[in-house]
Amino acid sequence: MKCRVCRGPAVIDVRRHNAAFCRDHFLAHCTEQVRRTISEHKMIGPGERVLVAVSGGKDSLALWDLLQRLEYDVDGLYLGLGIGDYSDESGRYAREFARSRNLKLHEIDLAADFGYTIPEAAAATRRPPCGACGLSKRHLFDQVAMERGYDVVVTGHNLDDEAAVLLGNVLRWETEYLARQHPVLPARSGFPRKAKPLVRLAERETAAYCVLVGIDYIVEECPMAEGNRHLGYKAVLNELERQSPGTKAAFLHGFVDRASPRFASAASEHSLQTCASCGAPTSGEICAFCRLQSRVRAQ
Ligand code: Q46
Ligand code: ZN
Ligand code: ZN
Repeated sequence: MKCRVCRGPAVIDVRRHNAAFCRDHFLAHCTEQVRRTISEHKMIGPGERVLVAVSGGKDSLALWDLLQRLEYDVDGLYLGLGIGDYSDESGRYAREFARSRNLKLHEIDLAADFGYTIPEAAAATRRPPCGACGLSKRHLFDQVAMERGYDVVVTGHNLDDEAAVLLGNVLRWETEYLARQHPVLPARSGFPRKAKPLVRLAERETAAYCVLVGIDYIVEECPMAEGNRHLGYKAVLNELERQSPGTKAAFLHGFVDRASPRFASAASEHSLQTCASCGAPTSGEICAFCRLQSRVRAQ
């Protein structure tokens, strides 16, 4: 196996690109994929301030590293979810990454700052934990970005994540979700722009990137992900990818380029007002985040 660029010994093959790379050219390849994604979807403008949602896992740390390599002005935000040892350990990786590179990491702890943990929220709502978790993350990333003057929030969703979400949305014809599934969502009143610069990199590649750069990350998956439908979708897509490399990328990028505009009319345009409790934009009187908090408190 030889590097496509320099013909030296390769350390990784990327079957969907029909290519193998040595360490340095693999890192350059990943950087180029991210640079292209950002430029193609106009994710980050010159001089803009970027906030990366950091979980301590491979994707978010690789993303933070890649954005630095591309010389963006980027700080991190870590959210303590209160998911036992998993949260303690993932926080340590996020802090250590920031400390070792002298980067700025904001931190919010759900239990200390808002009085609940994700397991408590899941119990109070009697719904799968990922619902309350996703809602809390979206709300707090938006809030921190708006309060502290960031132009864009970026997340480490990779090709595998996005293809699995797309498959789930297609299987149920969730047209409203399909209308919003895009690598970049523009800012609107009270919300920052949101972008996913890793959609061209597969999970295996962000893991390899971290190993080759020497980034330590939490390897365990969140223990609450069990039973999450997306794990099944990922397994199905992996099997398709094994039989026919490039399927995942064709599925996702084909959707973004050719199919997603057809769902635009399904996006519901709620008129937004201000949450009476926290001031965030919301379609009701009280936003979903504040309603979640009061439900957990009422337990
Ligand atoms: S952290 Fe939260 Fe994920 Fe854990 S509870 Fe679900 S959404 S699986 S990315
Ligand atoms: Zn090379
Ligand atoms: Zn609110």
